[in-house]
Amino acid sequence: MTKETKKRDLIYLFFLILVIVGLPFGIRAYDRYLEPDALDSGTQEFTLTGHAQKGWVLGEVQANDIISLWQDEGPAAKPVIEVSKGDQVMLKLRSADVTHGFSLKAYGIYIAKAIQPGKTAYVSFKADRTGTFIFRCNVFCGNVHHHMEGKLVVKDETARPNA
Ligand SMILES: [Cu+2]
Repeated sequence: MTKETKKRDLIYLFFLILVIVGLPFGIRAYDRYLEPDALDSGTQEFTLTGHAQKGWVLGEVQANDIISLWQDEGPAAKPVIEVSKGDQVMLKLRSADVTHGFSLKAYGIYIAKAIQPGKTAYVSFKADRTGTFIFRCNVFCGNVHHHMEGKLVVKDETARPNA
């Protein structure tokens, strides 16, 4: 082994250690980057969990909930999310099983294949249009896929007749 190759091996080793040591930090930094931390108090937060047999379930689904969800027959009631016009809305989208997607056409929101088990996809928007809007899953995920939808109701609280 020449001196040159030894030196090169050391450099490779150095980079290898750098990658192994640095990776967890990088992942954590990336997670922090994905999770919008500084939410102002006016933000309305909702968690929607996609479930291949139930559709969208409002709230966090824990491991033991999944078992009881599987035991029930048929899809769950479609969730309804109610906010006021002007609200900042934050949706945390999770999956209890397979990869799902999310679309809220009225607000131009499309997320494809980003909702995977163990991950959270964040959607943030200002509810500046009043009305009732349908959101759905846009990734074919099983036999209730077409049922996998819910409603976003944006109410105009300020629209009261002036006396
Ligand atoms: Cu789905």
